[in-house]
Amino acid sequence: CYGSILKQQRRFPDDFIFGAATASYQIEGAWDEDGKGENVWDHETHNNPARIKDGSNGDVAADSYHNYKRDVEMMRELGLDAYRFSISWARILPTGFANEVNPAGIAYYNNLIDEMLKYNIAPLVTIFHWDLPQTLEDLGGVLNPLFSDWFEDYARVIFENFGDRVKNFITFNEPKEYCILSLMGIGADDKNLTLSSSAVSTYLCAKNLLMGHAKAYRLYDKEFREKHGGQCGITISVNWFEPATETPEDEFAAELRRQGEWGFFAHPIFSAEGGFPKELREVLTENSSVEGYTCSPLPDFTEEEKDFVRGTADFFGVNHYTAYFVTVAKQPPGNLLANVMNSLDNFIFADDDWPKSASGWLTLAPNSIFKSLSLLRTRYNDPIFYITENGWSTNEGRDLFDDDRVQYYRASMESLLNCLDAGIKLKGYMAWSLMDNFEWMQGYTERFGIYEVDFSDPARKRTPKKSAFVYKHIIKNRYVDYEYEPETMTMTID
Ligand code: PNW
Repeated sequence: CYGSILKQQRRFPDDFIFGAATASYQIEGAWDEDGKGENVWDHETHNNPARIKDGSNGDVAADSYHNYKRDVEMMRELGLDAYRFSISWARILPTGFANEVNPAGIAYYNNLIDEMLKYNIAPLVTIFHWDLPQTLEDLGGVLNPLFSDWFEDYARVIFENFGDRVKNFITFNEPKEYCILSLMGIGADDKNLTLSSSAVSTYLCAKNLLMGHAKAYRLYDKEFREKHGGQCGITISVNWFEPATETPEDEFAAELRRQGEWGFFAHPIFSAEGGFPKELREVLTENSSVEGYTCSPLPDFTEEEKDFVRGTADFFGVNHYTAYFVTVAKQPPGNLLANVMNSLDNFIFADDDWPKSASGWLTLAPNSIFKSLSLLRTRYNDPIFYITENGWSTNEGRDLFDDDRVQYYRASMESLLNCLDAGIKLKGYMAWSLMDNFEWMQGYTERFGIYEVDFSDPARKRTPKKSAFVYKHIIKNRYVDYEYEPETMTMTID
């Protein structure tokens, strides 16, 4: 039919960047090798293994610390333009502070970067993807008022050591998720806090992370940009939230939800006026007095801080996975301030017809990348975007023929093309993930890789899934061919 012929004719421009993403704790392993310090995930998985669904940890994970050459070979097989990985803070700075730089840690990332550059694969480096050194956590971690200075010091070490070859930096991965107990379970909020102090800590974390981000960005701008000529941004999780009905109540619930999910971090950086989003601030202030507080738990920015944070990103990194409908909750939450970022008096649900992944929160929703970026674009003055994560989970257990993942990626590609057709400044796309890895609280029970990793094999053998072949075909041919089926499951480097 016409539809599919037209679809097949839409092409990705030659300069559109296709890549894949990972994160240090989820793939590296070698948790205590060569001078690496302990981080919050080492600490928590070793001391409270029951908190991880299968009791597992990232001690070995995909063992990328020893397999980085194979990882780069996979990138070459796929024909990737870029690879997004994160740096393990405690591997570089075992004490958490910049007083002691671990040469073996620097060497590992140098080797990885140089191996990638040999084959023209651009590194996209996430400075912090959730694996905070335990030494800093013991001092209160992201709640310590000095956190933003520690982060700036750490960022400087990274810019100094890798900035000559790395041209793309992402300060934080998904700051909101890091600040929230419900998703992370480990990190900022894992202090057996009461509901109200957990609300307070969530907001404090948000402000501290934003200040840390801004300090790192301004450092890059001032001392490294001219010399190295790169760019620095942030990655925020942006899913699509749509009102369930057209009633003003649902419209407002959806808007509050968006502000709580991503506006919280996007607004201070990307909006014209800066600071936290207005409606969210108002609702929080109101709820605070209802609950008997003297002021809102949301630490406001001073005018000076607002200016300091505003405009501190050369691009907007978007982790996008799915969409939800939002409706006003029939019963308001018991504590109006707790968990506010994800439950301000509202309730979210996915459409029953949307295909389901192995992760409870992830379904295949129609055209949600385009819907999200369209709104961000108008709200934040047409920034440059990268999709820094997007992907699909399946259950553990061998299935190289991952047709549901193929369906998800093809749908994403159509949504990307819709963005490009509309003139959205979308420059690249990173699949999550290059390989199966440690999926945080879910351990190894949910798999996001387009390469399978055999976690029972000491060598951690990697094998391409069908989705890897399909992604490769798209990258090479610059369009989505719905008829394409890999002839064999053997990969080659073209
Ligand atoms: C991201 N959600 O987390 C993280 O950046 C990755 O480390 C992680 O492995 C990947 O997505 C898959 O989970 C998210 O509920 C977790 O919308 C949950 C959501 C979004 C992102």
